Amino acid sequence: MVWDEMIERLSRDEMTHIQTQRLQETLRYAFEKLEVYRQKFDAAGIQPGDIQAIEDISQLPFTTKDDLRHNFPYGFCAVPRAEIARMHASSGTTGKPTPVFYTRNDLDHWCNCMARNCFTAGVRENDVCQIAFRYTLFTGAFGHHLGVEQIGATVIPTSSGQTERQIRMMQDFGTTVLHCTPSYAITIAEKMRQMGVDKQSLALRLGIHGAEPMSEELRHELEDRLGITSLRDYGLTELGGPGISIECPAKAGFHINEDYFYPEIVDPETGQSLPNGQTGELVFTTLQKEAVPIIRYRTRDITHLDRAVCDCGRTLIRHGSIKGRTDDMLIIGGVNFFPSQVESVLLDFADIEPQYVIHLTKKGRRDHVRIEVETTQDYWKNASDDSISGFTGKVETKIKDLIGLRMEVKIVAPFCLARSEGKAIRVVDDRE
Ligand code: DLL
Repeated sequence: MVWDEMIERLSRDEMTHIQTQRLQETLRYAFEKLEVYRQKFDAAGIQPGDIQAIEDISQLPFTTKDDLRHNFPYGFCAVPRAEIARMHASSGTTGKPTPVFYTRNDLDHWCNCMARNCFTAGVRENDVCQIAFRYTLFTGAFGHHLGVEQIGATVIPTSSGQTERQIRMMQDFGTTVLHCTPSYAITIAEKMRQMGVDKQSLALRLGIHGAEPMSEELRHELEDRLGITSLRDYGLTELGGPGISIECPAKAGFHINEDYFYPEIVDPETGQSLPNGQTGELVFTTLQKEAVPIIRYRTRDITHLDRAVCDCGRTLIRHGSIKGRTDDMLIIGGVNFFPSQVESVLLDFADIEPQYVIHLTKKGRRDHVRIEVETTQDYWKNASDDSISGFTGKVETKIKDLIGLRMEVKIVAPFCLARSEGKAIRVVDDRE
């Protein structure tokens, strides 16, 4: 069963037709309403009418996070203030937040994308959905809330934090679906264990987790600890938040709502479009946005596209797991790696908990990587200095073998590291 039979099983030709039409409309609209796009198009020597087929999109200039920053706050807003129905913003750890605006129609479209996504994951009318993303300027909670409500399921808007209360709510109200970041889901699972709450006593059956990477190893941990199927969804504030894509229960990639977001993969260095299946940077063009139409947005997220029809019958193109962000990639001693690769290696050890921080420091002129990681309480209770040293050596060797870099591993006592209630901080860079 799919939410939108018309769109989700559309033939490739029909989808391309819709996308081409909507792209042409978006270009005309952005050109007419936004000085910033008129300037970009002029600089590239292009008029909206030059784009005849969807493949022509590669002739268009990109939009970057810096473009949005330089035009803060309203430079990319194509409607008068009176037509803005809602605003959200990214957290803006480095300076000002990046705002995103929605008209009434944008909110309806967002609601439709999120309903389609939550339905794809398996949410149905009789579900009880606990939204444990934070209700703030962050898009996560409001997006999931809209979608679940549209399906007709019950929404429990707990927001994140007060973890013990989250668990009591699950017990008291029979929560069946948990919506939160993967790292907060782990915090919840850990608290359940401390409280002596058995997963079998809960009605929980599904987790929808997004906003940060979740390795397959972390997915298995979550599924095991909470007794759920755990699926990932993806999105970013600049494009309106979650609602871009989601995994179906086949867990074989994220179905993209490509009638709303046209996806491309480009080489992050050169910006050249890459052939189907190759890994590179994900780029999206919005196809139906009124308040903030965005053309060829460089997400910085690294993945590939898969055009094959999924086992679930949906024809919507899928993207793979987000391997990391171009700006998250660490280059140490000439070796490139993403934090998620470290997570995969660590969680392959049964005695290791999904609680770790990667510290980057300088030792003389050289970069040094130290990973602080917690073990299970069972392991810790019975550990001696010798056994810890032997175990540390094993983990370091595996990291060296699989990632190609020697990193120092430091086992720390259970519950030493800060617990996440939203997006976990996995890398602390103290080099400069
Ligand atoms: O995280 C929107 C969102 C909320 C998505 C809830 C899914 C669920 P931002 O705070 O702007 O927006 O962060 C966007 O987070 O560019 C990715 O790097 C990362 N990200 C989001 N979802 C995933 C995912 C929201 N499933 C940035 N896997 C994106 C890996 C993800 N990374």
